[in-house]
Amino acid sequence: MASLSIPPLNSSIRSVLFTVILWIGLFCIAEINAGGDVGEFLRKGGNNPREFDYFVLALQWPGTYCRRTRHCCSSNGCCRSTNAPTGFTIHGLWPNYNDGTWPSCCTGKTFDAKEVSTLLSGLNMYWPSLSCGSTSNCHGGKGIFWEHEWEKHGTCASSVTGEEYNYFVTALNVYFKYNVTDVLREAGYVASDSEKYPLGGIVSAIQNAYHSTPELQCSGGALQELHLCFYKDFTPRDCAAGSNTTNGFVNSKKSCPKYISLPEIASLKLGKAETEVSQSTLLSSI
Ligand code: U2P
Repeated sequence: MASLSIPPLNSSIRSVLFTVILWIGLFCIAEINAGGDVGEFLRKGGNNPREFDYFVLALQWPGTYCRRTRHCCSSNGCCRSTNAPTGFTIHGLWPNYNDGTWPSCCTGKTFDAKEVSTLLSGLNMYWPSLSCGSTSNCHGGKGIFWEHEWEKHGTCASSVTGEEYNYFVTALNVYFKYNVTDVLREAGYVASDSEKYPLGGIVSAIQNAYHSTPELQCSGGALQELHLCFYKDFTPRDCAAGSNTTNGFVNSKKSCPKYISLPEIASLKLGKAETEVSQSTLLSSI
């Protein structure tokens, strides 16, 4: 039988090949660290992303979000006449990497509303959607807020939080245990449409309570998001988002002024006409 013999590569071809392979390797490492699109793909590793480093409990201040609400729908927590949110609500429980990036859409699992049916009253109350729009899921479609958060973030936390039901239970438990609304209230920082509070005072109140530094995000001078960070055993740690920041307060100063407001939540008094418009829109869409 004839055998195919491959001639040995001469040394200059070998060195060109070596350089090309080296550059591809360096590009991949740079992309993974930079969090670019190719990096996102590489990080996910085809549904096998690397293990995350810590958790972010992302909280939203409804008084700030709800200022944007112009029309109501039944799914928008801003529009409730009863059971309106009275403090921070949950945005999500996010597994993150120490360099400030995060994995997303880690498994092909899809959100199943039946899994959380026994949690609905708690989720509606403490983890409401604050908009009418639907959000993206991990399968190229649209869905409810909880679907987005579970598929994007929850599927990446399963090594610690387990599957869908346990992810939501864990998030609710952490939210109840670390009650930032209470901590701020005890320090005198309460919802108000007239007061402005020192950013440093708000950060200090949380540092004193939990011995860790949160990250704050503002919109129009009002607190919009507050992130508490946790080790994987849910003991508090500093939020060290971003490779070029040393602690969350640096980030907070970037997006918040020195004095910030905590807009009233109950002050969302949508005009009757606006509510009626949305109700008729809702009915006609059924
Ligand atoms: O900050 C804008 C959006 O980016 C996502 N985010 C941000 C910080 C972080 O540590 N992790 C993270 O996922 C959030 O996207 P969402 O969950 O809303 O789709 C955040 O809203």
